[in-house]
Amino acid sequence: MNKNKVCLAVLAVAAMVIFTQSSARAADNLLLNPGFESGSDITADSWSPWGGCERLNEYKHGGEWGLHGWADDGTGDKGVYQDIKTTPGTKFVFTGYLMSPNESGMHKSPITGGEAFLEIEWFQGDTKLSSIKSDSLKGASDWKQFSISGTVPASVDTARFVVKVKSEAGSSGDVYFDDLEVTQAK
Ligand SMILES: [Ca+2]
Repeated sequence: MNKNKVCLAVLAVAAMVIFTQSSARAADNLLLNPGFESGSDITADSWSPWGGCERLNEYKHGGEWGLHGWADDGTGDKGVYQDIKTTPGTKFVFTGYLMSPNESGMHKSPITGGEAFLEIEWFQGDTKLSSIKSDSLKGASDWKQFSISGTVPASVDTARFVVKVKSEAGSSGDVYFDDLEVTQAK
């Protein structure tokens, strides 16, 4: 092999290593559409919403879109979730950014009363066996990272990764979620 061919071979191997590393890094996040960039208007792809949670391009931690939830004068909650099939003993780390604007007007009010957080719900089939939650966002806040980790309990076959706003009587205000990530600890 002449010198040029050796150089090309070295470059090819280096390119493969870089490609493999970046692929592995991208694959580390087990969530689909983690930054809500993919979707149609207020509906984010790959997420199951309930209670009216919507995709908005108003406040975002990254990209152009975030997820908007709000507290209301009630006892219900709202959010979105994504399910991942799993087996007992697997350890997950779930992180994400939450904020509540310190302005006024539609979609812009700080959350008062109520709370927002990340949650992992452990399911066996359609039955929820237990859940764990992160610290809560309460009141106006800049973007702040929240985190929760847990090991899949016995009998669980599905982990449900949830972002949730919980309301209480008299609560109000807006919360945004963005750049969520689920990784499997080795
Ligand atoms: Ca985003």
